[in-house]
Amino acid sequence: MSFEVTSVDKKALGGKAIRKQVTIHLGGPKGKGPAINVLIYLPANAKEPVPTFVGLNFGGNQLVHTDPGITPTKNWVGSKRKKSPRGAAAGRWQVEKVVGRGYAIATAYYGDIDPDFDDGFKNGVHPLFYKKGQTKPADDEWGSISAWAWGLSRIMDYFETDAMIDHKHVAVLGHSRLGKTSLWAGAQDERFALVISNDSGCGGAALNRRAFGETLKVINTAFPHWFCGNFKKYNNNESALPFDQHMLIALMAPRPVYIASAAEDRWADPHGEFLSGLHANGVYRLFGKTGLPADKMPAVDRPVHGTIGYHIRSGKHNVTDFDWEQYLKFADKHFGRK
Ligand code: GTR
Repeated sequence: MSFEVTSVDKKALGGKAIRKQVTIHLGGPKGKGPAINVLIYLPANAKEPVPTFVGLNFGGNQLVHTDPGITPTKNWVGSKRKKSPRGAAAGRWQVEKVVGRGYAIATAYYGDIDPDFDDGFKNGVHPLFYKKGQTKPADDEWGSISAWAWGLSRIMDYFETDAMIDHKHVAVLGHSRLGKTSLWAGAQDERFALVISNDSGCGGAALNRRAFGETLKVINTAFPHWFCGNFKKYNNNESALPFDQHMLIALMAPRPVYIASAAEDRWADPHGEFLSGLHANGVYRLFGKTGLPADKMPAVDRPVHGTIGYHIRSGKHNVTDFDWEQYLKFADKHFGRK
């Protein structure tokens, strides 16, 4: 692995931000293997290393802002790579708001790490780890979500080398399948000081045994590449699982973790997402922390912020201004900024 800083613009966004772009080369020298292209915005007036939000994006770095200085990432459309339009997901990223609050925000396209289709694990990072003669991960080895989480850890490796990033205060976040990913990244890598799951649903924060909305059979059929092969054994057989998702949430302890749901996102089972936070409380208590200070599902648009944060906001499966307001407030609280 090597890092290449490909551009730095100290006057980005009309002088409000510093834009930095970094390529993480994997599997040998530049051009030999996969590469993760990281886009970072830092507050222009930052005098010391800044706390940072990091998350993967769905369609290329140029989606997060109309800023013409963003080097477009070619994204996978089916098995081809194309460029998606600038700023198309700007509402989900709120770059100006985040840097205005004194944080950096960093992102990379998840398809740089592993494409999100069942390609037999040929095009992403998995082949870098095959033993001699191996052509795909074994049933107890990683799928795509795990690879995306691994990629987030490589971005963290870069942060540790960048004097402008306060790598002890990095919040990892993700939406939907990338919320499943941020939870797994947080569970695997304790360098992430705060973990945020936005509408992560099945395989993320939602309890499997409820089998409400998306079930294991449905998810493992529609997305056979997301999880390890062995997970399919529990299709229509959730009660045989030796774990459930509250244990995933508990793996963040004692670090702060935020679970967000949306009222119209019943596919992701909001109540199951809440319950996995609640039932992680026992482990937080072992660390002398409260965890989620609620005993029943809070009302819509009434966030609860303990060491575990939770809200169910009105509206659909998305990342909104309301969600970001909560994440900034939660990070301020736990990073000792207010
Ligand atoms: C859906 C899938 C969900 C969620 C979502 C997304 O099709 O059923 O588990 O991951 O995609 O990532 O937007």
